[in-house]
This record gives sequence, structure tokens and C-alpha cells, in this order.
Amino acid sequence: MSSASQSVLFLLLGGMAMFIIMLILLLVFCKIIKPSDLNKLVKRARRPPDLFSGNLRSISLFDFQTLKKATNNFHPGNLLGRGGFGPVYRGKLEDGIMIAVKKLSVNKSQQGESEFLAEVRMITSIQHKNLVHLLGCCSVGPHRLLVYEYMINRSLDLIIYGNNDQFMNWSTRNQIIIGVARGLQYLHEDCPLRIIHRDIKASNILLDDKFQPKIGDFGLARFFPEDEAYLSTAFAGTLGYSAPEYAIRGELSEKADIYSFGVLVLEIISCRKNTDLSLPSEMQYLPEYAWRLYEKSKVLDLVDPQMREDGFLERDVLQAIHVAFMCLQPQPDLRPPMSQIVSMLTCNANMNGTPMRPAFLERRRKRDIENPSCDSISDPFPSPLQSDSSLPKRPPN
Ligand SMILES: Nc1ncnc2c1ncn2[C@@H]1O[C@H](COP(=O)(O)OP(=O)(O)OP(=O)(O)O)[C@@H](O)[C@H]1O
Ligand SMILES: *[C@@H]1O[C@H](CO)[C@@H](O)[C@H](O)[C@H]1NC(C)=O
Ligand SMILES: *[C@@H]1O[C@H](CO)[C@@H](O)[C@H](O)[C@H]1NC(C)=O
Ligand SMILES: CC(=O)N[C@H]1CO[C@H](CO)[C@@H](O)[C@@H]1O
Ligand SMILES: [Mg+2]
Repeated sequence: MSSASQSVLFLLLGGMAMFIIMLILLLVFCKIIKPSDLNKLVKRARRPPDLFSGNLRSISLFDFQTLKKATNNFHPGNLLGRGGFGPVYRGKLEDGIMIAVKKLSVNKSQQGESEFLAEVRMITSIQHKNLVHLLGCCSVGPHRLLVYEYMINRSLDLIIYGNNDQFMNWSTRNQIIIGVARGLQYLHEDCPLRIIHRDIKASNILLDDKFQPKIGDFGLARFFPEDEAYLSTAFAGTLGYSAPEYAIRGELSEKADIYSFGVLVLEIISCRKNTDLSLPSEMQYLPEYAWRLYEKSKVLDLVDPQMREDGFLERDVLQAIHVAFMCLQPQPDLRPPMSQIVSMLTCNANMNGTPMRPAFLERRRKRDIENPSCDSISDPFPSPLQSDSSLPKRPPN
């Protein structure tokens, strides 16, 4: 290449660069591009690279002021509820989008900011039509907030145990049962990470405007690494949903979620809490009561009276109850995987196999909440004390 043509090329390139710079300056000047947008672009470029930035979509970081404004300064009137992880507030962003803001009650000492963001990024990447979408998060000082899509019909517990006169017919309930099963199947089997929910219960099933269910609060345990204290409070709240091997021995697997799903299905059909000490004693524990009726071939007595009036498909309800009993079996490996449960619920497949008597935890006195008794569990569970016998014994003096 001759030196003359080289300098022509340089001139051309330089001219183009100048033109682009001028154009950007002009756009900024005319406020077509806001300077804050440019700032954001620069900031994004400067953010340190991390393990996941390559293959997962980037997360939205919300400004604390934005969230404060959206929730009217975390006004008690916007409080939706308070669970084991902290309070949840309803909010409205400036563009009118409704959000639910969960203020995690974690201390900064427990998890650093970069770990928090990495977990949020991971959870944000898990998307399915039966899972609540995590929109983003906010991390300032000791505050850790998660921003979720707002679910207009709130959570299932408000409908099935609420004393409001909201009624769901069988087709809606069946749609909820199948949707929850599909969401769980995705978490357990189809998503790139294996996720065990650990806290499947009615208040974590949220409903959209068409009463399609979405599972909330999956992956939250990742924010509380090794936090035993959190675990015991969670048990206190949700003992009736906990698989016995998890509650007693801390053995955690997908099968613990599948047990909780079985409890949830019985609750949806009968419209009551899994444990209700105000009922006559033979009815207090839902799985036990359901099993007694099943043995007497009267299992349809379980059905919520309002739904019985409205009418339901007997075959479908029996199928759902059968699935619930399969999920409630004492040995974790007898419980079918979620994919099989989905096909049992949707295409009447694999109805063979008789379930064993369910295992469940009984809570006789309040004091026992800390020490769940397992006297109603027939054989396979030795008490925690007995299982300690595997520890090396000190030689007698
Ligand atoms: N995305 C959401 N949209 C609408 N309401 C929500 C949303 N998330 C939570 N809620 C409401 O806020 C209440 C409190 O939720 P939170 O998850 O803190 O408690 P929980 O589900 O009872 O217990 P846990 O902490 O074990 O999940 C729920 O009962 C639900 O009604
Ligand atoms: C957080 O830690 C501080 C001390 O570091 C303590 O005083 C406070 O009670 C803790 N808050 C919670 C919610 O655990
Ligand atoms: C059940 O209720 C839903 C909404 O409430 C309604 O759209 C549907 O038609 C009802 N189904 C039956 C079988 O009544
Ligand atoms: C109880 C409740 O909020 N129900 C609402 C569920 O969603 C539909 C559609 O948006 C509303 O019409 C209901 O009022
Ligand atoms: Mg919840």
C-alpha cells in the first residue's frame, strides 16, 4: 500500500470517529439520550466480570430510593405479610408496574454483597411459567431486598384457609395442582441447577389474574448459608409440610419437596390446614385423617363441602388424592419423581401401585414444636436419640 493511500485511509477513519463523537454529543445536548443512560452504560462496562456473566442474563439492580418510593417508604399499609425471611411489601414503580419487595432479614456479616448478587443472578436465570419471576434486587449497606413480580390474586393460603367467601371450583383447583407440579418438576429435573425448594406450602403458591399458580420463594435458602437458627424457625412454622426424614434427621432431597406437595394437594381438595387442633381429635392431622377415610373407602368425604355442592369430577379428585398418598409415603424413594406425578395428574398414566400408610409428624403440645415427636410414624424412623448410636462411644472409665 502506498503511503499516500494509507494517509487517505487514516483521514477517512479519523473523520468517521469524529463524526460519531459529534453525533453522540449532539444527542446528549438535545437530551435525546439522557446523560444518566450513558453513565449506566459506562458503569455496566466497568462492573467486574464474574463467573456467570457470560451465560446468564444480567440482573436489574434497583435503587433503594426507587423501592422506597414505590412502597411509600415501606408503609405498613403496603405490608403483604411477613415470613421466615423478612417482610414483603407491595409497591408500584413509576412506570405503573406492580412489584412485591421482600426485605431479607440478613446481616451483612452473613453474606457479602458479591455472593448475594451471584445468588440473585442465579435465581433470576430460573424462569418458568409456574415460577414467580424475580425481577431484580437492591443491596445497600446492610439492606438486602429482592424485587418480584406482583401476583394480583396473592397466595393460595388466603383463599383456602381464609374466611372470605372466595370459592374455587374443581377445574381451578386442578389447574393449580397441575401447575404447581409442573413448576416443581422444572426446579427438580429440568432447570440447569438442581433446586430443592424446601418450603412448599400454600403461602408460597401465588396466583395470577387467571388463577394460574406460580411457586414463590425458591432458592431463598441460598441467602442463608448454614444458618441453623433459620432452619429451626422455618420448621416451627411449617412442620406439617415437612417430610419426616428432613424434619428429624435433616436429610434433604427432592423427595422432601414431593412430600410437601402431597400435603398441599390434600389441603387444596379439603380446603383446610394440614394441622388444625381446633377440630375433633381424629381430624386434626390431615394426612392421618385422609388415610383413615381411605381405609374405610370414604375418601371423598375429604372434599370441601362447598366444592361438593358445586360438583366435581370424581375420577379426577380420586386421582389427585391417590397422587397425594404416593407423595406422603414414609420412605423417600417410594415417592414418585415430579415428572411421573405430572403425567399421573394429566394423562391418567401409571395408576398402578398402592401407596403405603403416610408418615407425618404430630404436634401434640406447643412445647413439642422444637422437638417434633415421631410417635405416629410407624417403623422406618428411629428417634434422633437412637440414630446417635452410630457415633463412636466413649470408652467407659
Ligand atoms: N410476589 C408476590 N405477589 C403478591 N403477594 C406476595 C408475593 N410474595 C409474597 N406475597 C404475599 O406476602 C405474604 C408473605 O410472604 P412471605 O414469603 O414473606 O411469607 P410466607 O410465604 O408466609 O413464609 P416464607 O417466608 O416461609 O415464604 C404471602 O403470604 C403472600 O400473600
Ligand atoms: C445484625 O447484627 C447486629 C450486630 O452485628 C445485631 O445487633 C443485630 O441484632 C443483627 N440483626 C439481625 C436481624 O439479626
Ligand atoms: C370454574 O371457575 C372459573 C373461574 O372462576 C370459570 O372460568 C370456569 O368456567 C369454572 N368452571 C366450571 C366447570 O364451572
Ligand atoms: C381476590 C382477588 O383479588 N381476586 C382477583 C383475581 O384476579 C381477577 C382478575 O384480575 C380479579 O378480577 C379478582 O378480583
Ligand atoms: Mg413465601
